[in-house]
Amino acid sequence: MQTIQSQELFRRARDLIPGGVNSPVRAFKSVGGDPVFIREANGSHMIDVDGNEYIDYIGSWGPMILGHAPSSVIAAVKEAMDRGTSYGAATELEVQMAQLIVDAVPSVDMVRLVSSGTEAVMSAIRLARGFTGRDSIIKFEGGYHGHADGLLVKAGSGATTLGVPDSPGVPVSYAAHTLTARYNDIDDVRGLVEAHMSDLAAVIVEPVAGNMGVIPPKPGFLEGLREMTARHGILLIFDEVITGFRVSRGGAQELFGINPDLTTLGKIIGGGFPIGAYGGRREIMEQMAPVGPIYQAGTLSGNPIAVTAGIATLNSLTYELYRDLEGKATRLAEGLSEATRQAGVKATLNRVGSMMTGFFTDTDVVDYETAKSSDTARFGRYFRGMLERGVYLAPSQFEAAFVSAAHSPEDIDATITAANEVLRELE
Ligand code: KE4
Repeated sequence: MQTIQSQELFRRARDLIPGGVNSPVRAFKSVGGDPVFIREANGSHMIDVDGNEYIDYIGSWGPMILGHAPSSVIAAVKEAMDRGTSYGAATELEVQMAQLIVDAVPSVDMVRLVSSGTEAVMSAIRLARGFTGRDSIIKFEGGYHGHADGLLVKAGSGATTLGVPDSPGVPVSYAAHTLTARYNDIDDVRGLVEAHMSDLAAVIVEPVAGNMGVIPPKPGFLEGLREMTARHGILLIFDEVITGFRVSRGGAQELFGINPDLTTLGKIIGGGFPIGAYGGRREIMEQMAPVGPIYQAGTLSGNPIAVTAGIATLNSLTYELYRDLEGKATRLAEGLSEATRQAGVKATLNRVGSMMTGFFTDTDVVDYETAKSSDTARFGRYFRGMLERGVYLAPSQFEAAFVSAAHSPEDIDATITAANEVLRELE
C-alpha cells in the first residue's frame, strides 16, 4: 500500500496545523505510522488521496450510521442549499428537528440545538448548576464529554489516547468542582455522593461508555445512579452524544429503560454536519434564556443545512434498520472473536448494538483501569495490519468501531478475513 500523497500532505499539514490534524486522535499517534488523508467516502467505504480503499468503521466517530453520502441526505442538503445556508433566525426546520428528538428520546420534553457535543455538554452542566444552585459534578474516569474545561478531568478518548486525561490549561479551581468515580462501581459513586451531596449539581455518565473503548453498563449500575441522584436532588445527565439514535432510536435510555433528567446528543442527529443538542424535563429546560435566566447562545445553533441533514438521517432510522444493524454487528463480533481464538490471541470484545471495541487482554474490560491494562501496543500493530488490508478501524484503543446500514455482508466477511490474517501474524 503506497501513501505518497498522504505523506506529502501530512508534511505540509504539520507545518500549518498542530500535529497536522484538527482533532488529536486523527493523528495515529497511539497506533504508530502516519495518518492517511481521505479524499472521498461513499457507503461503507473511504478512499484516500493515494487511491487506497478502506472498509470504514470510524463512521466519522459515530455520525454516519447510514454510511457515507447517503442519497436521501445528500439530496435533501442540495435542495436546501439553494434557499441559503444560515439565517440566524428561527426556522420551521428547527421545530421539525425538536419534534423528532422529543418524540424519540423518552426523557426529553424540550430540547435546544447547539453546534457540537462539547457545547451540548457544557450547556447541560451549566443548566444543572443553575437549576440546583450547586457547583460540583461527578463524572467517570475514562468518560469523555468533549473538551470543555471542567470535563477534561480523567477524560477518555483522545485525552487518554495521548496521555493527557487531565489537560494543562484547566485552572485547578475549575477541576476542583469535578469529582471522578469508577465506571460501573456504584459503591464508589455512593461514597462521593454521601461526602458531597450538599454541593452536587449533577452526575454525568455515558450510559454505554464509548471513550474507554466500548464498556456496557453492568446490570444495576444505571439504575443505581438514577435512584441515588433522584433521592438527593442531583440531576442525572446521560451523555448520549454517541449512543443517541445509535444503540436504539431512543438511545441508551430507551434500551435500558432509565430516564435521566438531562440528555446530550450530537453526531448522528447532524448526519455528518456540526451539531449538538441538550434536552430534558420541561421544568429544567425552561430555566434557559430567554425564558429563564441561564444563558447559552450560538451563531449557528439550529443551522438549516445541519438540521436538514439531521432530519433526513433521523427519518431513515427505522425499526428494520436497527434490526439489520444488530444482525451485521453480531456477525462481525462473532467473526472477530473466533479469529482471535483461532490465532490463540488473548482478547475480549465489548459490544452494544452497532458499537464495539476489541481489547488485547484476557480480563473483562469493565472500567478505565481494566481498559488501560490492555495491550495498547499490540492494538497499534493490529490497527496497522488491518489498515494495510483495507480495513479502517479507530486509530486508538480507547474508541469505538461502528457498523453502519451501508456495511454489506461482503464487507463483514472481508473484515473477518483480514482479521484472521493479521491475528495469525500478530506479535
Ligand atoms: P464533539 O464536541 O466532538 O462533537 O462531541 C464531544 C463528545 C461528547 N460526548 C461524548 C460521549 C463524545 O464521545 C464526544 C466526542 N467523541 C469523540 C470520539 N470519541 C470525537 C472524536 C474526536 O474527538 O475527534
